[in-house]
Amino acid sequence: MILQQYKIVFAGSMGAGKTEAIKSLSEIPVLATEAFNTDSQAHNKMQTTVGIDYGEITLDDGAKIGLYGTPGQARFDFIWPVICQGALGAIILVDHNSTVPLEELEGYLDTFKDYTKNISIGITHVDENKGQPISIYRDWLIQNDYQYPLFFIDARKQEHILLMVESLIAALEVNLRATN
Ligand SMILES: Nc1nc2c(ncn2[C@@H]2O[C@H](COP(=O)(O)OP(=O)(O)O)[C@@H](O)[C@H]2O)c(=O)[nH]1
Ligand SMILES: [Mg+2]
Repeated sequence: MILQQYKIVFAGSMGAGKTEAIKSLSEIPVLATEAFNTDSQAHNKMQTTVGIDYGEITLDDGAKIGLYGTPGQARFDFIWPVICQGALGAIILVDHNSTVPLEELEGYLDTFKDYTKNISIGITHVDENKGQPISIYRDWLIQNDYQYPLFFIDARKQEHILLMVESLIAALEVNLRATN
């Protein structure tokens, strides 16, 4: 299961919708796998295991893709490079209800852009927070000269998540063609 050839990683803070997104899309019941901390030097006090959501989807062309949800807490950040190794890309989910959504976006982007070039951003819980303008994200991306695709989604809606996954794969194909 953990050896799925293709994988996409879902990142984001607690409550952003990672588990829900993977559940929306997965053809198999979503599993919480256990990852053990092997970096005892950096984390020798951490005896606990961390849960990683795992689901699977088969694309129209038959390619099976593993969907991985990474724990949001920064204290588990040692797991991110491991999960991202060989990933097709990462989907960063940001909860629009957060009091500091741009800081969260910046934090996850800073971390994940070291692991993969193919990143899409999904802003969730937009339906719950109509007070805060959604233009802040586009403005922030432009200010920072970032070109990442930006989506406003509901993680409970399969078609929203599928669109993000398909766009991530399309971007990968464009990049592959550009370099070949
Ligand atoms: N209203 C609303 N609820 C959402 C949205 N996305 C996720 N949720 C809900 O928010 C809660 C937290 O989502 P979850 O996937 O557990 O977050 P995780 O901590 O990132 O795995 C769940 O009850 C989801 O159904 C959204 O866009 N709108
Ligand atoms: Mg979760």
